[in-house]
Amino acid sequence: MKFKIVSDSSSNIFHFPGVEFASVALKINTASAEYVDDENLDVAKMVQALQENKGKSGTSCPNVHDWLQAFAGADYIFAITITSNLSGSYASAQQAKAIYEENNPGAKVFVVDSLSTGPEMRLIMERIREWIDAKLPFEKIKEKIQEYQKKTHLLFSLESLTNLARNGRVNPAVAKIAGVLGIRMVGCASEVGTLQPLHKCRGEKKALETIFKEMVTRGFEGGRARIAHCFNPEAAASLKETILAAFPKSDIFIEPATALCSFYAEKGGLLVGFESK
Ligand code: X90
Repeated sequence: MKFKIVSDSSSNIFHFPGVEFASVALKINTASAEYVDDENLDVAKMVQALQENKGKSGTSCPNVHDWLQAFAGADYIFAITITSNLSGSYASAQQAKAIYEENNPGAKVFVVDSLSTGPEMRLIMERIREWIDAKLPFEKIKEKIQEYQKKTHLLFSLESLTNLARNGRVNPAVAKIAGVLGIRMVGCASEVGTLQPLHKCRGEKKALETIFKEMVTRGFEGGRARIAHCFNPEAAASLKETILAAFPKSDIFIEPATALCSFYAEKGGLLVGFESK
């Protein structure tokens, strides 16, 4: 029986060793270009081009066919998507599940609505990989995912919310506050998978301190933390240091955001997914 993990590219993951894995791409579109969020894309070039292009830009989620292609050949599939509240990715994965199960009797697909994105998706995927490796049955893994999701969280710091606001993913009034020079918006993924603003912070140092405080408030006690950043490795490293100073046994991993998260988090943006007790 072949297990497979499939995630949409908002997870920032193209390679996931130790398990069968496929990524399905979201896309970023402008009037003159389409950027596919896969490993061939030069994200730095995209971010640069988007900064110079003042025209309209938007994104699109994977379609049913994209998901079906990624499922092909596997018997037991875990499909992880960006929050269904901000994207159609979950809906297309659900449709693909119905078609795949009908065409492949015995095959099972579990679609996980992360109610989040990026590094919180990675946390869930890492656990699924461990449970597959431990040879737990499909149904048991489903249960464990649902339990685990109660203990994972996402916080972020954004220098600009322009692309989120332009594409209707955040209230324009909120975006305006964060747009003030030097102000960072610290927020979280809400319980229902929407972007919830928490604090306006002056300067990056303050924003990172605030994130760390919010992690502790939410029950972080030195478990796993996964950090994704958009061209801001310094901030990621500094947050890692702060976490380790307080919880030396924490398990922390840093990665650059790929296209989708880079488009919305924008330059300087940072996301942290973490576990609570
Ligand atoms: O279907 C599509 O076109 C994709 C739309 C995605 C919209 C939101 C992406 C957010 C990326 C920004 C900060 C984290 C917000 C998390 C809220 C749950 C990252």
